[in-house]
Amino acid sequence: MKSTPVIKRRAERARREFLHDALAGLRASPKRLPCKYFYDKRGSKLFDQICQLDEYYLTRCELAIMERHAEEMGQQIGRGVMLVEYGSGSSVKTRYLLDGLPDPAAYVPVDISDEHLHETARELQRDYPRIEILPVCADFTTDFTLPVSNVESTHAAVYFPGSTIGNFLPSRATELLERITRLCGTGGGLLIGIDLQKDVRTIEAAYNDRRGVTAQFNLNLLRRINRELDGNFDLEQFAHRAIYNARLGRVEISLVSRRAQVVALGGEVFEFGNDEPIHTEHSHKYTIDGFAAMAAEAGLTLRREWTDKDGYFAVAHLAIGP
Ligand code: AVI
Repeated sequence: MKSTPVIKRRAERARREFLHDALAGLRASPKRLPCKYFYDKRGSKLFDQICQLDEYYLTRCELAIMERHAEEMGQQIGRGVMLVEYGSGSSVKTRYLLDGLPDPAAYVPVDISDEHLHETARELQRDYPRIEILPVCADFTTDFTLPVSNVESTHAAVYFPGSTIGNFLPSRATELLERITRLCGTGGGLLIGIDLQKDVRTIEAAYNDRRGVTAQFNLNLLRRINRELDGNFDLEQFAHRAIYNARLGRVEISLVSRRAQVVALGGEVFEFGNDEPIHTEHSHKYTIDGFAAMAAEAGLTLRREWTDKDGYFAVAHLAIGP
């Protein structure tokens, strides 16, 4: 892609923000780095590989649910909807849902990555000529406005697959659900994928795969800091760790220093003790009731949920209002 002054300025702003967040996280105690920085080009590729791993049941279960129940979900969401997906809409799950919706007014994929968003929007428009596809380049954790469609919609509903909500702390997840409530308004809804609580072994295996793809995905954060921010992390000296905290219902993911060491970044020096972790991600696992209670705080009422045969994963439909 041609690097215009606008693109250059945007990239420089993103770099400064990344540096600011990385320094703030490394100064904190315990140390942490935000998981949103996992997803550069290499990180996104590694995540795609994670989704295909035997141990990573989430994608497989959600896909099976969508394949089986998309039509019921479509009926539940109702006619004339403006469907707003959080994510680019590049997954097979989106297509199952679009196939299941009765007379949708429009489909609005929302993604922060401009290039990926427009590419998938073009492909979807080609395959679904009767649905108006209106991509919006935005960060869905901030406020944005819905586009105006040619066909008037009866209501708006957000589709948020993948249990990505699980990567937000409960307070942040509630904030995000509140944003959805405000965005869609009365009569609107939410169809969301959530990973359910289950035995520790199954959960921990999903985040500690035999091939070490998740470890590479996690370590990619340090690689990215080295490349983009001129850090000097020695990747060999940090180990991936993912442990399920059953009390808090979440996998706690970190990079652990293999020895006492010093790392330089942005003119600062950070000391690490032997076995000291940098926290990188939480992945919350829910009960249906627990999720419904959190959503109720944000003004959403659970209407119906679908699960896979093992009860590992759920796709839930919630309505805005009581
Ligand atoms: C994107 N998100 C739902 C994934 C998860 O399962 O929490 C991210 C991930 N981290 C390690 N493996 C997958």
